[in-house]
Amino acid sequence: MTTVKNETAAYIEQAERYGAHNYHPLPVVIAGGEGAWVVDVDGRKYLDCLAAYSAVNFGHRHPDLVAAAREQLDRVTLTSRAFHNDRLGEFLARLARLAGKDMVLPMNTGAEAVESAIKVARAWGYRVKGVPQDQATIIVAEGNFHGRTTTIVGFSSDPTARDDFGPFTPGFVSVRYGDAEALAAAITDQTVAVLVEPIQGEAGVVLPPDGYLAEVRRLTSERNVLFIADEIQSGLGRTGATFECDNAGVVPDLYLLGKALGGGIVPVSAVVGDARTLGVLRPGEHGSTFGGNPLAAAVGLAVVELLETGQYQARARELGEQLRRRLEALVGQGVDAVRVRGLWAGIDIDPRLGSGRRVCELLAERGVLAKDTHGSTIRLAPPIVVTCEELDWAVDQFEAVLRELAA
Ligand code: IF1
Repeated sequence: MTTVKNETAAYIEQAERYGAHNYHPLPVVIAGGEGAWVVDVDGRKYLDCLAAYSAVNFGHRHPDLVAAAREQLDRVTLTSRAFHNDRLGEFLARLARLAGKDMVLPMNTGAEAVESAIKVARAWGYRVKGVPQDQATIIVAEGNFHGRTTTIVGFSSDPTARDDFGPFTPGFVSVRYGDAEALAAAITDQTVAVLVEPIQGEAGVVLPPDGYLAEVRRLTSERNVLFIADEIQSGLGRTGATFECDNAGVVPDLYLLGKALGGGIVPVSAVVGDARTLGVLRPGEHGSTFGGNPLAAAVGLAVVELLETGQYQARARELGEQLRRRLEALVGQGVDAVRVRGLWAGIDIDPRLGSGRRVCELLAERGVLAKDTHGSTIRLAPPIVVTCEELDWAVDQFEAVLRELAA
């Protein structure tokens, strides 16, 4: 019988004393992780159904990814882009091939990939499309989440993300997500790009109407506008395909990737596109200290190699169907609605039962980690290495929490 220590409180107290309060974490202090499981400082185990917002798609400390990192740690980790390094080229070539594109801009965080794409789209607008200087506009979707920089939150529709952070960057137009007619009406001669999440993650795993992404592709092609797909959360196996755009049968001009591209080990993001767009960048116009570093490239290549097998995409499809069946059976039993694509679910809980936060607190007490999005909506996104038995067990705990709240 392991003695249950209670070091959790001490760790939380120290973090709250010295850390800025920009988060309100659940009272769980994680000390270890393997596969779909994590363990806290007091030895309690949890099934991780958040996977660091899909940055841990391949499980905690995937052996192939850790091995790639370990080997590179013993060689060289950071060179800057003032020189070449012997890992970057192969990573870029294999990532471009995975995406069916011919060029990659390597960055670190998702927000950096989004910001980079905004700069590329504007430069393409002025240098290729011929939009007059400083008049480029980019169309975004209401309910979007693309990161936390000042420019990005400036086009957020969430007051919590933008209040008191102004003034904001001009040149963005918001339209209703999923509304192709609104999009068509919003495109002007100054529009250089449409930036959308193929599925809106933070909004609550919101799936667009069937055919919407194909309409975005048709309209942007017709009007000589770039289609930029933010696949930072939806991409890299999560939705049962390499990209969610694959499920929709569309190919955007630019894929934005991040999170799982770093294997849950190092921050790796990228803008992936064709030379006709990414080729507009000239030497010295854009960059970052860490972008394309050899450690990131080594891990990123190992991630691409996992995805080249197609096994994780197939697994997310199969397990996702199991998850969908279990969750759809709960509609009307304390659940108002579920949205599932691959191994990614948004669950709207009957608000009368409680908040999403409360449900997540009770799930944590039962050994399942999840995160609410807004109100009484929670998302489930376990690592794709989760087993079907573990998935069933997690939904069993969710059902028990619903019964507990309804009692
Ligand atoms: C937080 C949310 C998720 C993203 C998409 C770009 C980025 C993200 C579609 C930026 C990042 C993270 C940010 C993290 C929590 C998480 C999140 F709750 F904030 F909204 F996943 F839904 N595009 N999402 O989801 O990537 O710069 O973070 O690497 O800020 O708390 P990043």
